[in-house]
Amino acid sequence: MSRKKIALIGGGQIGGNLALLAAQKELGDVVIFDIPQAKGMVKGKALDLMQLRPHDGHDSNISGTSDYKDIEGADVIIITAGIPRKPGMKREDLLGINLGIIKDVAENIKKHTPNAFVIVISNPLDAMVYAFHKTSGFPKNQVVGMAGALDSARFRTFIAMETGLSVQDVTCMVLGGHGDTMVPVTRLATVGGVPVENLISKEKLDAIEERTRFAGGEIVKLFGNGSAFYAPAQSAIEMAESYIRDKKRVIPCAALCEGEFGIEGYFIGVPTVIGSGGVERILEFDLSDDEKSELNKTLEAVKKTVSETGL
Ligand code: TXD
Repeated sequence: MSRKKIALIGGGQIGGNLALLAAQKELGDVVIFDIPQAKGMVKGKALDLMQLRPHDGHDSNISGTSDYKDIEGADVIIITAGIPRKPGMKREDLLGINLGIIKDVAENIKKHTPNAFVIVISNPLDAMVYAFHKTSGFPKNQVVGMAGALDSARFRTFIAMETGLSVQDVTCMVLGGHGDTMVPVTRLATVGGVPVENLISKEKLDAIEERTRFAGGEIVKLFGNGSAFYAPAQSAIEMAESYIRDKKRVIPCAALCEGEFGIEGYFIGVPTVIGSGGVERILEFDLSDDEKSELNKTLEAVKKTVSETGL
C-alpha cells in the first residue's frame, strides 16, 4: 500500500511544524506549498527535515514547492496560508487579507485535489473554513476547521497546571467560535473522571476559563510578532491522523452544522467524529441554559464575521 500524501498550503511557522510532526508520525509523504517568494524557504525546510530522518528512522519524503501541480494526489490538505495576528489585533482583523488568500487556495485545491480531506487553520478560523467550503463546493464531510482541538488543549493545560495532576488525565471541551466568545464547557471537565469542581474553586475555574478564551492573544503579546504555532500544529496533526488511520477520534472542530445544536449553515466548534470518511458525525448533547446562552453569543460573533466575507 503506497504511503499517503499530505499537502501543507503555507509553510510558515505552523506549516513547518506540521511537516515535522507529520513526518515523525509517519502519516505519509509531505509536500510543503507556499507562494513563489517563499519557495526557497519551503524547499529549505523540506531539505532540512529530510536530513532529520536518519535520527528518526522514518522514510517519509518531504518536499517544498510553489507549483500547485506538485500537490496532486494529496489525501490530506492542511491550510495555514495567510497572515497571523500582531499584538492588539483580533483574529477578525485578519479577514480582509486572509479571505482573498483562502479563496485563491480553495480554487486551486478544487482543481488539483478534489477528493482530499481539508483542514483549515488560517484565521479568522470560523469564517475562513466557511469561505473555503463555499468557494470549493466540497461536501461538508471533506472540510473542517482546526480550533477547538487547540482551545481544548489550552483549557486542559491550565487545569493540569492548577491541580498539579497529569494533563493526560484531563478531559474537557471548548465549543463555539475560535474567538473571545468561545465556550469552555467546565461542567463536563474532569481529571480522571473526577469533576473539576471537586478539585478547583469556582473563582479559580472562572479565571481558567477566561485565560483559555484569551490564550492566543497572551502568546501573540509575548511574541510581539506572530502567533502560537507548536500547539496549533499538533492539534491539526491529531485531526489528520484520525482521518488517515480511521481512528474515529472525538475532537472539538469547526464543522458545518445543519441543525446540530440548533445551528444552521455555519462552521463552529462542536464535538466531531473524524475517521476515514472525514467529518463523520457531530455528537450532540443537552446544554444548560447558561451554555445555550453562551453558544448563541459565540454563534452571533461567527455570523458577524462570516457576513463580512460576502459569501
Ligand atoms: O487555532 C487556529 N486555527 C489558529 C490559526 C492558531 C494559530 C494561528 N492561526 C492562524 O494560522 C494565523 O492567524 C494565520 O492566519 C495562520 C498561519 O499562521 P502562521 O503562524 O503559520 O503564519 P506564517 O508563519 O506567517 O505562515 C503563513 C504562510 C507564509 O509562509 C506565507 O508565505 C504563506 O502562508 N502564504 C501562502 N501560502 C500559500 N498560498 C498563498 N496565497 C499564501 N499567502 C501567504
